[in-house]
Amino acid sequence: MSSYLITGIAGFIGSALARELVQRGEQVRGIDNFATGKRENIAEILSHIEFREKDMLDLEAMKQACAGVDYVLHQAAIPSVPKSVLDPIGSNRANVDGTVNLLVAARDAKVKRVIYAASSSAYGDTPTLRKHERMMPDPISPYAVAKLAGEHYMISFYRCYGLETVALRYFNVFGPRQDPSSPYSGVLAKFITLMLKGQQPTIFGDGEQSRDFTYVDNAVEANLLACKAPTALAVGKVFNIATGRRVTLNETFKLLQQLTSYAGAPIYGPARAGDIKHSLADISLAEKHLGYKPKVSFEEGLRRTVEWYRSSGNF
Ligand code: UD2
Repeated sequence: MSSYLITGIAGFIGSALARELVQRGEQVRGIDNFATGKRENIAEILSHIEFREKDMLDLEAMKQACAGVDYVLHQAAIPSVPKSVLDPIGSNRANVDGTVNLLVAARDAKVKRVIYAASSSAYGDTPTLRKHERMMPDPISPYAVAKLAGEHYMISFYRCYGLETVALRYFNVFGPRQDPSSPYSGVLAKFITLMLKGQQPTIFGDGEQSRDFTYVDNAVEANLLACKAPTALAVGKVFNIATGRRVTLNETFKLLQQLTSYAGAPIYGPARAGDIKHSLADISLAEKHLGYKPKVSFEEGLRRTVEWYRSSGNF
């Protein structure tokens, strides 16, 4: 049995990781400040985990959280492009300062490895598709810059202090429990819940922008593989974690019409500041070095997600 610290455990990715680890009989500690996480996401596993309501900016609390831990899965973040455009200082504080605090604490506690939730936004709007890890990053939004800075800190802490770190560049992760309620929520959580209510979603721009949407179970699997992958193959490196297929928002809307039985049309609004047009990953590096394979397809993930919102009444 290994022990894991999950930052952002009450978020939808953090709580999915926690459920999987609990199911595997691992020891789980989690922190969250409920900036974006929700208590109900961890309610059913609360008796199986050690939960601490803490902020990443509290270095002493981070040191205590890292004590005695084998692996740190760092998911805590303020994850929104438009929110970061409105509040770059807040984005930097949570996503960069919080990450550096955690790294210092993990280094001092001599944890075995830190896995970091990086973002595909690091690639920016570069026309090359598929995006591969050898490409020069070109972040646009403050959020993308902050997430990329976190990656560089991961690599720096490996190079300077020998702390083992792996950065996973998530491509638009979606799934059950993703918060649909904020104007900054991920597009699929918003669209699914609106359409289940019979309300019209708004597509920003012409809807021809595309994303490599990644079902949350695939991201969970990638984290667990990254913990155990051989040092020489994984550590100090950055990996794309995605499905390896892109769909446009217009195509996605049509699929969701079938799944939610919503018959209306979308509203088309102005394109969003800081948005990027197309995103599609080359996942061969993660396949080769981590043994990663996206087990759940986009359509299957969408079906499971709609089913979860419908059956849990969370819309
Ligand atoms: C970025 C990252 C993603 C993750 C995420 C965290 C890219 C390609 N992806 O996601 O990996 O880090 O940030 O937040 O940079 N949209 C609408 N209507 C809505 C909401 C969104 O049309 O009501 C559009 C939006 O303009 C964009 C697409 O849907 O073109 C996806 O938006 P999103 O906010 O779900 O995610 P995105 O791509 O900014």
